[in-house]
Amino acid sequence: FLPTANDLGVVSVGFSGGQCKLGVDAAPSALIEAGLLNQLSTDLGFTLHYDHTIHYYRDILPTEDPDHRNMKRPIAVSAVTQRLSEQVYEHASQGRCVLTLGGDHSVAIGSIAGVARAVRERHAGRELAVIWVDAHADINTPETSNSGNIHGMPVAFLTGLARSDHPSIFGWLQPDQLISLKKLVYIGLRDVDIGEKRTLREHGVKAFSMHDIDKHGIGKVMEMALGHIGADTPIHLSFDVDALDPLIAPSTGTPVRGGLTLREGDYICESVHETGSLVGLDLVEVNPSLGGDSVGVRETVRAGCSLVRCALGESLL
Ligand code: B3U
Ligand code: MN
Ligand code: MN
Repeated sequence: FLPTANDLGVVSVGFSGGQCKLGVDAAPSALIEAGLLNQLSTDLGFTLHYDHTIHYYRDILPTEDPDHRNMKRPIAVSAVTQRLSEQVYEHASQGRCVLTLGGDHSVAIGSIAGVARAVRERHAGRELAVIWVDAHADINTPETSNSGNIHGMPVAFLTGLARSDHPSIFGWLQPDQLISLKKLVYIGLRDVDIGEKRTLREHGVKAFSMHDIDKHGIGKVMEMALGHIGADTPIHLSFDVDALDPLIAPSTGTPVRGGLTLREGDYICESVHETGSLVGLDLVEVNPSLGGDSVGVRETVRAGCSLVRCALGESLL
């Protein structure tokens, strides 16, 4: 299943509808202006497959989008993630590792659905593993969510815990686009809702909280995380920048104190790179209009660029 080493698909998603704060749609342009894509091609030697477009999907956004089963902007998030799943699938089905620049974390519904389908098709039903690095578990169902924000629900839709037969509200998600709760690993959790904790416990989901990282160190945690997934398993890394401590990455919608250091974040990405099994990567929730002064914004964007480069092999000597 190994992706072609030098080819990278890139999709820029300027979408903020999975939550209520404006500005997260400006992340792709901020990351690219900071030089991310140049670094990937010039310094890391990737051949980029990129349409040089930041997708805002204005043509498919509904004019009216009332709450549905407690979900906010369900039709917009569903339409955008469906379209994104096709874009990502297009890259992944040609054997490219795919980088998705969000956007809020709801976009992972599209990126992971696209990668999961391509992995199954290319490799005789093989299942995609997902490493979800986040302060939050994002596994609320519409029913357990207090906020109604869909960026708190992507894992529930991707694992089939949340379902819908409404075609324009995630009814498009097919079984071959879903992932298994057994091949899901969390890292960095520290703000998990009560209903989410129950779900994690009931299904025995592998999760390493900040407590576990303090206890074992990030080296051991990555060893255990990758051990759980097993060798020769394609991996999608979905990195929410709010997993990092707000002192290093303040420009994000829901900062939670007590997070990962920059080195711990980079180490996670480096360890995943070392497996040689990375097939998909999301960087989400960078919000350049939050986080106080321009220094905070610059630091957050720099940290985001560093995470992506580490996941794609920058640290190899
Ligand atoms: N669990 C809460 C808060 C939250 C989730 N993801 C983020 N915040 N970034 C919710 O809204 O579901
Ligand atoms: Mn998240
Ligand atoms: Mn988060």
